[in-house]
Amino acid sequence: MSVKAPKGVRLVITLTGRRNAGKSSLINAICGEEIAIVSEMPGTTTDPVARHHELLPLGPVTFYDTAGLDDEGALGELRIQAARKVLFRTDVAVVVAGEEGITDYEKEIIAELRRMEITFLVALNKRDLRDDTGADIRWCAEEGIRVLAVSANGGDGVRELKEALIAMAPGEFREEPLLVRDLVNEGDWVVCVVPIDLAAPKGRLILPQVMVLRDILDADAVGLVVKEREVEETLSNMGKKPALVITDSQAVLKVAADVPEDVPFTTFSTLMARYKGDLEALVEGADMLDKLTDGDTILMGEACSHHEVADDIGRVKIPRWITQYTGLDLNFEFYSGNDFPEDLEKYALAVHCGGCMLNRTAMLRRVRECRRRGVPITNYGVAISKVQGLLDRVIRPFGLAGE
Ligand SMILES: Nc1nc2c(ncn2[C@@H]2O[C@H](COP(=O)(O)OP(=O)(O)O)[C@@H](O)[C@H]2O)c(=O)[nH]1
Ligand SMILES: [Mg+2]
Repeated sequence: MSVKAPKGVRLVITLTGRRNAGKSSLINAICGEEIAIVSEMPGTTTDPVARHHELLPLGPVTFYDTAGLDDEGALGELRIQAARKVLFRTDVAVVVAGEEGITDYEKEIIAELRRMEITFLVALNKRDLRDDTGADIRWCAEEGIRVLAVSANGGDGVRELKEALIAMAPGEFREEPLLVRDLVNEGDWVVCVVPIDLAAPKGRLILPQVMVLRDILDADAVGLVVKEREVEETLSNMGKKPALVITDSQAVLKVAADVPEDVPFTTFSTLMARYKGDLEALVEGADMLDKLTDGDTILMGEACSHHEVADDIGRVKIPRWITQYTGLDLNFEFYSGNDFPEDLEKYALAVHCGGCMLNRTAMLRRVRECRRRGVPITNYGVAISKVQGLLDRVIRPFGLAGE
């Protein structure tokens, strides 16, 4: 597999369906060359085959052809596992139906995609060999499923398929993520609280702080930067109510006490959680902290392996705080790196790092994978606010419920 663009920025489109339905042929038709293996013999494509392509105007895409989920025997079981793994990371799926049209087999795949909350459409392929696609099209309409009749060989409908795939790409492939700009108006004052303690790097601010300040300026608002000791005095001398107070999580308890309840209040890590991922999903995941039971295992996940420091936030502090918060006997397991553990399903909750080394697409993919596998996921920042009893307050500016 030759991946040139950084991992995670490619849109992943997976073609799934019966063997011989024409998945590889459709990928070829979309990409416009004969490279994927097309076969007269069912089941030639064993592992999910990846094919990279520049799908304009969207950008780089990886197509997977997953050989179907109907395999029998020992090798078949491996193929099904491999296919499921691809689906966990899929952004858009295409259910390819062949001459037989939509049968129970395709309906089963559709049910699975719906269960995993994967965006998909149905491509009725080999339209040149079929007299009547009407019944299938009606069934899809009744089910509220997007459907297109295509012919990989003749190229009929392939352009429409391409356009539909681009339109179905998740928002993060088309839109700039929001940091703080939508929360402030021109002329607003925003107070940013930056503790300068031993943990602060020498001679500079950290990236989330710099990004937030830049976004405040881009909104034509005024950013005031203070240490936690000056919050109370700054607020009383401002002569104007700030539109927002943003604090570093380390100082959140002290600052929360100094900021009046009617002033919108949040943390840099909450802003970053939304910027990098799906804040709503992460808040929902944090609910699990109230539902854990003795003996549950929590996965503490990091995107990169950094040098572990004494009193490390992910390895020491958060597990300690969660244990204190729940009063339960919990197990914590740690992992760092690219893939989630194979046995992800055994965890009651995943607590992921903020993902400073991941781009948004990659982080969202992790959030979705956890949800597809039925494991609630939250992140360090949201979990910290939760165990400090401040989650409801720091998510209020985003209009998220939680009261
Ligand atoms: N007539 C016709 N044959 C097709 C079409 N699409 C694929 N085929 C043929 O169906 C067979 C299986 O195609 P393939 O792409 O390997 O299917 P896959 O197993 O789903 O990847 C090949 O012989 C293709 O040439 C089509 O639209 N019309
Ligand atoms: Mg194939």
